[in-house]
Amino acid sequence: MPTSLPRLLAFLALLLCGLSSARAQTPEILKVDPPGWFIGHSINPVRILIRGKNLGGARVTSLGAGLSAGQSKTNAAGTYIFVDVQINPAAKPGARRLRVTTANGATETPFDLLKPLSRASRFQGFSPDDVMYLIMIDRFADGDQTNNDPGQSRGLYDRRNKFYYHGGDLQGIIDRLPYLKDLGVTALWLTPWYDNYDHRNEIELKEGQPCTGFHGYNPQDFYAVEEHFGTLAKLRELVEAAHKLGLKIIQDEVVNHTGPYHPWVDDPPTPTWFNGTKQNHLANVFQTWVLHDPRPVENLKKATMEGWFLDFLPDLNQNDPEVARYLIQNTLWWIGATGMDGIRMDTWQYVPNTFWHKWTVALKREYPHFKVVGEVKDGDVVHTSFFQGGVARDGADSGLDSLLDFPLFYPIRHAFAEGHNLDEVPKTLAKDYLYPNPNILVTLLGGHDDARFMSEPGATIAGLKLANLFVLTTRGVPQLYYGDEIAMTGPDESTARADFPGGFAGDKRNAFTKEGRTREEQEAFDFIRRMAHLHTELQPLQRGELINLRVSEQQYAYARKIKTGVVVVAINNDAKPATIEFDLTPTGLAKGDRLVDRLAPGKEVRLENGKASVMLPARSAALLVPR
Ligand SMILES: [Ca+2]
Ligand SMILES: [Ca+2]
Ligand SMILES: [Ca+2]
Repeated sequence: MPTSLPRLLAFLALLLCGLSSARAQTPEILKVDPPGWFIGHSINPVRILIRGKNLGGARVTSLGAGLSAGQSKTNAAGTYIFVDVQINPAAKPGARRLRVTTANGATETPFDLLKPLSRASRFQGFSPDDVMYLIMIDRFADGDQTNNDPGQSRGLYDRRNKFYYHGGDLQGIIDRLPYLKDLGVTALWLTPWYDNYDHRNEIELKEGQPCTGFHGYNPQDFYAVEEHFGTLAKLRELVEAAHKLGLKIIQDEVVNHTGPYHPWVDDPPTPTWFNGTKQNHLANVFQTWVLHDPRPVENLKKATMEGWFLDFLPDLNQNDPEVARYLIQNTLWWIGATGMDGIRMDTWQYVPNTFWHKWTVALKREYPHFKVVGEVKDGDVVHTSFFQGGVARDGADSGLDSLLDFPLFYPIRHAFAEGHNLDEVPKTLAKDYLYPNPNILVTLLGGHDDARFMSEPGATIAGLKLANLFVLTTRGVPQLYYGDEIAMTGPDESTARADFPGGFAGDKRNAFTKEGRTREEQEAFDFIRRMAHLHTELQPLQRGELINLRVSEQQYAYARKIKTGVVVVAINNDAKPATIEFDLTPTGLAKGDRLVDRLAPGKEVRLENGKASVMLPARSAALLVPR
């Protein structure tokens, strides 16, 4: 033992140093993905990814009845463990624990065994029966001002800055469900609710300034809800409340990339987690045409599939089996945890079909009615149709149900907003033969990545009404964009994401009510509301065969026909009146039948020799049903 004071102090210092280095090596758990799993699920065992510190040589054991942890694998840096957890189908739901033990100690983390939600009125999918409505969560309605500047992420709320959070949230949507029900929509597509980064984005500058992840497309945690929007409990409450009113919920997912600040970026769980690294990766060149090229230039294809968006969005490598498993389980966790009904998948074409095949098979095995719509932002049917499931493409059948119908979006804008020739629309529909199933494509006249319809050159309320009428009566699943029903304007992406007037404290007016709308806004609202309800009322507008009856430069007449009924639509997109004649024999209507116009009470059309003659004022339409 040391005898002198200096020697004693030196000894104590040595002892403390040894203790703290032992403490530094004690295993620590920072995150567990997923935080729980479902009893009786088609994925069993579930693969758990534990992120932490000092995990080298770790062994994982389970505590409590009904689950057992298998062999685990730790990465070289000792920061991640992969472990399979088997769940007994007869296990009782409730809290359990996982214990991580290393040579330097042990630590525990909660892990929940979840009772699956009952399937009634959940996991419904979507179909042409629906009218979809896209909501940008941050910009629709602020129902909870206490989450506008959360402690976890101070300083990102500023309604005067179009790239900051504005306060919209899940409670705001719950509060507006009666409005949406009254409008006549039946499915809500919400922009991503993943937890996005908690500070300003200094990597992506907008107009020279740092921005925020208010749009939701830059996740930092795939297993949490953004704190500006609410909590997982609030999300469940929203899904439940929507279902009670007969409204479905569609989640916006991203699996191509993570946000630039995801913890994986500086410390990936496997060496091949991303395509490249933060320091050394390809930038995306967006040469998407090579994706369907039977003779692709390989380096172009690689830079398109594996390049990082804008050179900074880390591109996930779905060819790494651990990444694939993580993403498949994550999707199934969101569905199972919320009871929601469908997915809109971002940046579909930048992810390999071989992965999509596995992903959709796993999804449909557990939720057979579930439906997915993929975003392929391209105006060419040849290109877009390549990505729909039902055929093997690039090595596999993706299994994708539906696509956003961008090839039809652009002609809709040209014809109905700008007043160009209407026949561009049926000319695009003529390419439907290239799709394995055109009838479930999601048709749209507006979205959050484009200028608003009403800000196109030449746009008028009359044109907006025609565009809505067309989308709500042609084949496919109609999708509306929040605020288009009150003719909101916005000439570019950022202004097209403006706050819905009346959704936020201090707004000068409330356009959710008639009193708060201008005369023009009310005219648009009344018409779109009536058309949305007609889509639900008139079954031929949902599942009916599309039959073209007449096409000229600015006139288009078509029918939607089912066994038990028919609806005839006649559109005049010209700036002057037109009388159009068409033969209704293909619809099964006969001589002497009379049709009434559901848009003009009292207007009646009588068939002569199977033919109808309809007078249409400038920029107007008739919606004819047998009397
Ligand atoms: Ca809020
Ligand atoms: Ca956040
Ligand atoms: Ca990719």
